Amino acid sequence: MKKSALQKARAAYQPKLPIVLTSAVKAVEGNPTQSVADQEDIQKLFPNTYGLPELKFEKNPTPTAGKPVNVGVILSGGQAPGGHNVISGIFDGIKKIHRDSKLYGFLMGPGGFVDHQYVELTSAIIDEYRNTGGFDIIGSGRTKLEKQEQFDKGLEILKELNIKALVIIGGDDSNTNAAILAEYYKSINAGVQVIGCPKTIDGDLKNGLIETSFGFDTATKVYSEVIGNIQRDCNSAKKYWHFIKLMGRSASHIALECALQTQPNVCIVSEEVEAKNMTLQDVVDNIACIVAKRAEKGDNYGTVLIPEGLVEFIPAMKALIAELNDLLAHNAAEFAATENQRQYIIDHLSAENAAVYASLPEGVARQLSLDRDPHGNVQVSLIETEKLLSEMVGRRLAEMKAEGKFVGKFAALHHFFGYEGRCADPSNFDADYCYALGFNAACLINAGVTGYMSSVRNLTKPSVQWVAGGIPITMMMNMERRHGEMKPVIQKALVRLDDAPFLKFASKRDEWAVNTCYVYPGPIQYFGPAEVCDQPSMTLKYEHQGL
Ligand code: FBP
Repeated sequence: MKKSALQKARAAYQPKLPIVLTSAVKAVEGNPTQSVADQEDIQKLFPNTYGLPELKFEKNPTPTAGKPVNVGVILSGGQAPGGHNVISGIFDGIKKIHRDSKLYGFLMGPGGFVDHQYVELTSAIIDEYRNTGGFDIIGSGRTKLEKQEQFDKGLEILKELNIKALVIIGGDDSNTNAAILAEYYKSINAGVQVIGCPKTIDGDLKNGLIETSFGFDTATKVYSEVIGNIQRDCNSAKKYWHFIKLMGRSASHIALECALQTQPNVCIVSEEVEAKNMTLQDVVDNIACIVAKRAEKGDNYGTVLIPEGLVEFIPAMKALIAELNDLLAHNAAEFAATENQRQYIIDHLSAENAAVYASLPEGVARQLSLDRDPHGNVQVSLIETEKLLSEMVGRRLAEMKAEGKFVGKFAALHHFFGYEGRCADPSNFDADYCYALGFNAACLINAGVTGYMSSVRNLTKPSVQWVAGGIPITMMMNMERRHGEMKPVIQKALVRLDDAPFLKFASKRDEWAVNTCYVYPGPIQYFGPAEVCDQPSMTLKYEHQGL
């Protein structure tokens, strides 16, 4: 396969491990843990894996010789930069335990595990993928691992290949499945450990002990580069308002991080919209007001960042989506066979939600009724919120013009950044973090534990000072309504309005709105001085260091 010059140079990059993982380790137990909420329910559902202690690795002065171990790995859900480094970290970690250890990759996500599609990952394969973006080494998929027959079918291939541990690299939903699988295998004494790794560009899989999910750093750097480029264009031509939707599902972490990096004129934070009980019209009025203020100075241009999950946070829309989720989950076949689906929905919703649904533009209404993903989530990346907002802002500005409150011109352009950043070559931060997560997962396997998530912390310090260990997955869980039923799930970490990243943004946004304070971050740098190449995200920095 032909390689670019950068690919060749990156292949030689040696990710830096936390110093503790460079020697033999022992797992030191912390206090027993509790789930973040609904403790009684979660304990009942996870009798064998609930309440386990946190683990921290320390140097082991008296290591014993390791035995060969066969391990399986699954990439689950959306791509995130650094997945290949997690796999190469696991590979190197189990080879360090014993050189006869083997790593098997299940193909195209959890589906490959159930259908027994796999490949043995040899050093020749692994070496081709070190420090590269993408998940193409084994592929990924969104099959939900939730049924006992899937677990049993998967166990057949684990037994056949003598696999003693399975590493699931995924987001909140996939790690929820990892916890359910760990519990099930423990309950039947299957002799298989299950370990999770925190992946998702969305940045919403984090808590006190998982500081960030991998991929967030690289993806936001890629989006910030392009937003910066758009801002330079916009500041040069001075004739367009750019409405830029950013991936991230429900949480606004990606939009907020990009705002901190690029200082746009507007960035909407869904969590704030919900907290302030704002309507869609309130959001539109705020943007229109900023457009008008800039127009007074002759600045008929600007940038607006929009988190893709916004519509889910507007209280009226949230209520509509919740009822729609239940309606579609319980009447899937009838709905699929119905010709006039819009009318079907209106006829079956409560009066209040039916009125909101009926008021939506045709396209947005259709996008809301599309298939949920296998985890029951609305596919927010398919909803064209950027167009919805710019159309409504345009209408509002026309009214304001008639009232003499808007003197400028308004021409909007639309962008959606998501897929552009999910498979970028991992930044040095993600390359190191992912490799450490994988290597650390191998240490958790060696420690004989199950139902844990690989945890590497202290991430704003140089990577050699990072702290490695494991967090019981049940600790992150609560009960939520999914597909019309209450289910145990890992609690999503949304943007906290009392935390430093948001407070920093909130303290600056009025200035950024009216003045032109754009920052142009430029492309990710892999080689050069540490202040250019090795910076963690601003979200992480503010979370750790405060304002
Ligand atoms: P994960 O939660 O699986 O990491 O997915 C991240 C994501 O990129 C979201 O930001 C986005 O809404 C979704 O995947 C898009 O899904 P798909 O890849 O199926 O189009």
